Amino acid sequence: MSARRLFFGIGLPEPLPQQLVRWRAEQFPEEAGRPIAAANLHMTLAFLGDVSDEKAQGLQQLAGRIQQRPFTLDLDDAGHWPRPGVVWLGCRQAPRGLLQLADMLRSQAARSGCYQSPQPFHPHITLLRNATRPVTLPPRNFHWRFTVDHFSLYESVFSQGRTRYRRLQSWPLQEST
Ligand code: 2AM
Repeated sequence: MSARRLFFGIGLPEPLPQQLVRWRAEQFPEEAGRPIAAANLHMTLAFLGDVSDEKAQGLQQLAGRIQQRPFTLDLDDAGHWPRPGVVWLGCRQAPRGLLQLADMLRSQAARSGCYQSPQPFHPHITLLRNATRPVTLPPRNFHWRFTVDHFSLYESVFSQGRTRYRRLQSWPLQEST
């Protein structure tokens, strides 16, 4: 049986990925860690792991039933997790809509038999990997804001030594009528 590595997440609107990559190059020395390519920058809502096509179909159906309004995401926080070696961007105060959406997707995933980490959800966009040594974080004078009006299912594809995230399907977040 084939299984694919999947996760639900939020992509970044253009031209934000390029802006973040430029800012990152100004803020972090090369030795700080391995930069994530602009096209791969995203925020994970629910990590599903290796999922069969059948289970993925069920999860896609459940995702399609989610009814939620768009919300605004403020990227105004950054941090370093030395153990996994991650430097990330996030929000000082996560919007309620984001937490609700992630909660819903994570509980649907758990009920469908996808292992969900017991650690609390900390919404973040990974900027650097392999950042296991101390890193000086930029002064907190940055702020990017965008509206999240859809979420997506992604497949993590590893080929020719690179990981790439392929968007499989997206669902809109809509004002209720
Ligand atoms: P990370 O950026 O913090 O490493 C694709 O790998 C996405 O799924 C990444 O955003 C990654 O988060 C997340 N991810 C990978 N493995 C995970 C796991 N075991 N639990 C939660 N999220 C995971």
